[in-house]
Amino acid sequence: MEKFIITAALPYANGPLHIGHIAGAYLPADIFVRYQKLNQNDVIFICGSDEHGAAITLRAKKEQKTPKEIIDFYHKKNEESFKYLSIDFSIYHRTSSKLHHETAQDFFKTLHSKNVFNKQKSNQFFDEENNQFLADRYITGICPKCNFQEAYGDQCESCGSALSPTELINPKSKLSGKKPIIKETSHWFLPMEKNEKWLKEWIENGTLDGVPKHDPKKWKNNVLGQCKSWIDGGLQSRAMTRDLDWGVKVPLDNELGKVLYVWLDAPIGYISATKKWAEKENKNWENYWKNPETKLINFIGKDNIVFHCIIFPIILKEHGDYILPKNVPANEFLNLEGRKISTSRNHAIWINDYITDFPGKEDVLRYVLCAISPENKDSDFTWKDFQARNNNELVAIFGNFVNRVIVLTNKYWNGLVPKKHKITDSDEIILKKISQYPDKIGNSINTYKFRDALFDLIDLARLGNKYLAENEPWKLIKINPTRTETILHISLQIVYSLSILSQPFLPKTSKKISKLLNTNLSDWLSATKTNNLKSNHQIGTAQHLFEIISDEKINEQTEKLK
Ligand code: B3M
Ligand code: ZN
Repeated sequence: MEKFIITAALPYANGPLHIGHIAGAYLPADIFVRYQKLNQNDVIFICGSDEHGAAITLRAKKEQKTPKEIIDFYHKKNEESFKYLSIDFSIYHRTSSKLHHETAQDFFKTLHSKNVFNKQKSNQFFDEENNQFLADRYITGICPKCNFQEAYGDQCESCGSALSPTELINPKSKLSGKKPIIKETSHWFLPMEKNEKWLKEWIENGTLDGVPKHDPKKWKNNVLGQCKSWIDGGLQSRAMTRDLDWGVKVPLDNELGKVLYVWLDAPIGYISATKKWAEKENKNWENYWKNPETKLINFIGKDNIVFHCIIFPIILKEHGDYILPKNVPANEFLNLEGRKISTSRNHAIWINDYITDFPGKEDVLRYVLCAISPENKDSDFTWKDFQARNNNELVAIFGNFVNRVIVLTNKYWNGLVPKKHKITDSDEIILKKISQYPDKIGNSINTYKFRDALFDLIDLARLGNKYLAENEPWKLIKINPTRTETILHISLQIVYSLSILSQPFLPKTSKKISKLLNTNLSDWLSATKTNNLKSNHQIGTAQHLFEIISDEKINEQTEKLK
C-alpha cells in the first residue's frame, strides 16, 4: 500500500472558479486521487482557499467591502463548485484560519531561528496618495523578460518569470494608477542563491547528496524546462515579508505592519490543512508530511511552477523535517473559443453558470475537460466540441452501449444475467481485451496522461458496441437463444468494467451504472476479471446515462460569450 499527499493549488478566494481552473489542476488531481483510492492506497487530498495576497484586498477596495467579506463569500462559493463537480477533497481548508496563521508563523520562526532569512533594506514602490507600500499585484508594468504589458510586481503571468517590482518597466500603482515613488523599507529575504547547488541536483537528477528522492524522468518536460531556466538564470534573494496589513503577521517583535509574502504562507496552507484534517480524523499529520515513504504530489497550473518547485522545496528543506514533492505535474493553460480565459474581460465559463445552464451534466463537463486537458501544451475549449463529445461519444458510444445491454437483458431474460455457455475464439479474444483495460488506464493515470486514460475508457465502450454489432443478439435471439445468452453475459461484464473504470473520471455516471447493474463499486482490479456478474444476478431497469445537447442550447452559450 502506498501513502500519498495529493494537493491541488489553493484558489484565491477573490473570485469564482472557471473551467480553466478545473482543467488546469483540480480535475487531474481528483482523477488521480480516486484511482489511488480504488487501489486501496492511503491517500489524502488537500485543498482550501488562499485568502491572503493583494488580489483579495484589491477586490475588496473595488467593491467597498472588507477582505473578510470577500473571502467568506468566495470560500463558500468555490467549495460548493468543487462539490458540484464531485471534486472530492479530504478537506477544503482556508488560510485565514487561526490554525493556519499559527502554523505559518511557527514555520517562519523556525526558519528565522536557523538564520535562513537575512534582513535587508529594500527599495519598495510606495503610493503616496494611498500612503501604502505597493507589493506584488498592487503594482503592474511591462515584463522585462517578455514585454507583457500587465505583469505583476512578483510575477509575469504570461512568461511565468518571477520578478521583483523594481524590474518592471513603466510601473503603475493598481490603487491610484499613478507612477509610484521609491521608499526605503526592510524585509526578511530568502537567499535562494544559497540553495542553487542542491536544487539543481534535485531537479535534474532527483537526488539529494546523491540519495535518490524521485525520478526526474517522471516529471513533465514543461515543468523541468521552467525550473532549469530559473536555476540557469541564477536564483536571487527574494523578500519573504511585505508591508501590508492583510496577511499572516510576521511573528517577530517590532515588525509591526509586516506580513508574510503570500507565496510563503500559501504552500504552508497544505500543511495546516493536513493538520486540521488529522485533528478531525484522529490521525497523525506528521506521519504524512515527515515520513520519507509518503509521496507528495502537487497539482498546479504552469504559473505556479516556480513557487512549488523552487521556493516551497527550499523552505521545506531549510526547515529540515519535511519531505519534498515527488512530482509537480503542472498543466499548461486552457483557452476558450481561441482566446485566453480572462476574468477581467469576463471571457470565461464560470462553474456556477454551468451548474445553472446544464443541471445534471456535471460528468459531461468532467469528460470534456479531461479529453481536452492542457497536459503538455495550451488547449482550447469550444462549445461546438463540447456538444460533439457529449453527443458523439458519451451518448452515441458510452450511453448507447450500456443502454442496449440493459434493455436486452430486461426484455429477454427479465433482468437476470444470462448463463455463459461454450465460448468461441472471438469471445476469448474480447474477454482477454476486457481484462487488459484496468492496467492500460491505470498506467496512463499514474503517469499523468489523463487524456490517454479517458480515451481508453471510451475505447472499452467502443469494443462493447463492436461486439454487439458483430453478433446482433436482437436477431440471434430468435434462432439461437443459447448463443445469445453467452453474448449478453459477456456484454454485461463489459458494463460492469465500465462502472469501475469510469469512476475516477465520471463518478456520478459510475454510480448510475452500479445502480443499473444492482452492484456496488468494487476495487479497480476487480475489473481485470470477467466473471463479476454471476448468472441469475438481478439487474435494474434501463435509464439513460446521457442525453443529446441541442444546437440551440449551444448557440445560447456562444451568444453569451460574445
Ligand atoms: N493561490 C493560485 C493562483 O496562483 C494560488 C495557488 C496557491 S497554492 C499554495 O492562481
Ligand atoms: Zn513575461
